[in-house]
Amino acid sequence: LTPVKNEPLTLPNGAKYEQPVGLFINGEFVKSQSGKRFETENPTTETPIISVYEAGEADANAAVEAAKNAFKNWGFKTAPSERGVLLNKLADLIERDLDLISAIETTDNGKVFAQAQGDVALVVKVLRYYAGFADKIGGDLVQTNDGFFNYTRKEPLGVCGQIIPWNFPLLMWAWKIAPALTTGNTVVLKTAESTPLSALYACKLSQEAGFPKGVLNVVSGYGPVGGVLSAHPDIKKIAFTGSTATGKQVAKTALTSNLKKTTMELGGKSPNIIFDDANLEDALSAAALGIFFNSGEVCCAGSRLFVQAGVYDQVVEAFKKKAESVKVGDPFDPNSLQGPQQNKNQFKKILGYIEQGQKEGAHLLCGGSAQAGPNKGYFIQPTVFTDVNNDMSIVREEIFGPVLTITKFNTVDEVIDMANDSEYGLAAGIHTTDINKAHYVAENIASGTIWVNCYNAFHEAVPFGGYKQSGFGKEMGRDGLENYLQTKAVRVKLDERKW
Ligand code: TXE
Repeated sequence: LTPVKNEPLTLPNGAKYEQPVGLFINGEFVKSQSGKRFETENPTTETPIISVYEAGEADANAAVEAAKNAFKNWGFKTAPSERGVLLNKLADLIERDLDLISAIETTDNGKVFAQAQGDVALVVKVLRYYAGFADKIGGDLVQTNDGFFNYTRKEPLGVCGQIIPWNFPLLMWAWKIAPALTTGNTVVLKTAESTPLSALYACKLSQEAGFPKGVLNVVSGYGPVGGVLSAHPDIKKIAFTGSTATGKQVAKTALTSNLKKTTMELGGKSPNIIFDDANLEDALSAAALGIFFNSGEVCCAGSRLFVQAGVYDQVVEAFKKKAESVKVGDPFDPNSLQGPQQNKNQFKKILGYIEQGQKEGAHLLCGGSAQAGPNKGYFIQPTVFTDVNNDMSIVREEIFGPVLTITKFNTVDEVIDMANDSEYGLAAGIHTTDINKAHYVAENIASGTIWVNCYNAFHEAVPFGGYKQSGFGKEMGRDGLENYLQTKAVRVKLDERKW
């Protein structure tokens, strides 16, 4: 492993710092064994930011080896409270550098700066939340009254492979590493190829916090390195966030290689329902947040809006105004509410869906084009379709952009059927002032998260994860710990009384 120096970088907002560019293996930034590097692009300007080392199979293997060696101590010898102390230190350092890290995220991902600050604030909370569990994990005493003493131990799994996407680069890093490390596992995480920078910077902070070498390893690279992790015989678990298609591939490889445990956080096409009796102003704001937050690149985006007949015309008119008022532009401009799409492929994919929607006969209420302007950057206008039906691809498939469809409905049971008519089941929004209706609909919609009179309202203590083809296994909350623990049952036969 050849160490490599961090490189000076100046961000578009003027921030200057040393960006790590190496692979983070065994506590050090190192060159890839092939020496290959790849560029990461600023989606606002379509210009390269910096190049980082690209992991290949040999690098992934070296990272797994480091994690395997570190596990012996971290998993079974390190005091659990020490794991918590280190995670808390890391949280403090990330909080110290919050503005710099947010600027890195805005540059690499394209999200507006205030949203990046929100992401990093949540990163800090997630690390602290899981740090608190470190010394509170334990098994049970099981009373059987049969001459045995029984107990269970909650043990870590070993080396965990984690593969993350580009829409919330550092937040996904934190959602993955925090529950894994607090429970005593060690990690090899692969960032998305188009957003490697913030996680590398956070790894530098993990050095400063004093994590033992090899506990946390991060490799930058493309899909095939994710494939190497999914197949690796020394990895015991894979946590994946990304598309449903790639998730299926990863799960299959994980299963057929060595029966790895998997958690899958996949795509969505989440319904957001406004009833006649909703507080319309709040519901409209939640609907806008649901689809335009993070340029629509959110797995749980409320991309299918259902509006009850009594308020339909009013909502459509008001939402059009709202969509048209969303300022799309430079993510460092404090007036911007929406930055560029994260990468060129995604940009093209979204424009393709917008074209397809028009071909399929949906009515384009507003937006529909790449944002006119300096002719650089992957900007797309907030786009809304009405007159849609459930056979259209824009209603069925995950677009992952600022594109909303609005559908009229009449009755509660009708909208429940419409909402559930999807292969996905990640989240749903319900807007009503009738508490009974809210609970009834919450119970009857098949999705892992239900937001009532709000949307995208995340909390580190509340589990998140999908139903149906949106995946399985929860992240955040206590549930998030379960994926990283296995239960050992010990039965001790006691001698019969001889005295
Ligand atoms: O996703 P991929 P992409 C959806 C969204 C988007 C579409 C495509 O609809 O338009 O996916 O995006 C790694 N083995 N979501 O192509 O391929 C890859 O390098 C192992 C929803 O970027 O799923 C990256 O690190 N790993 C989603 C990660 O998987 C592989 C967020 C995600 O990439 C791999 C992102 C392989 N064979 C996209 N191929 C959400 N649910 O939040 C790729 N990867």
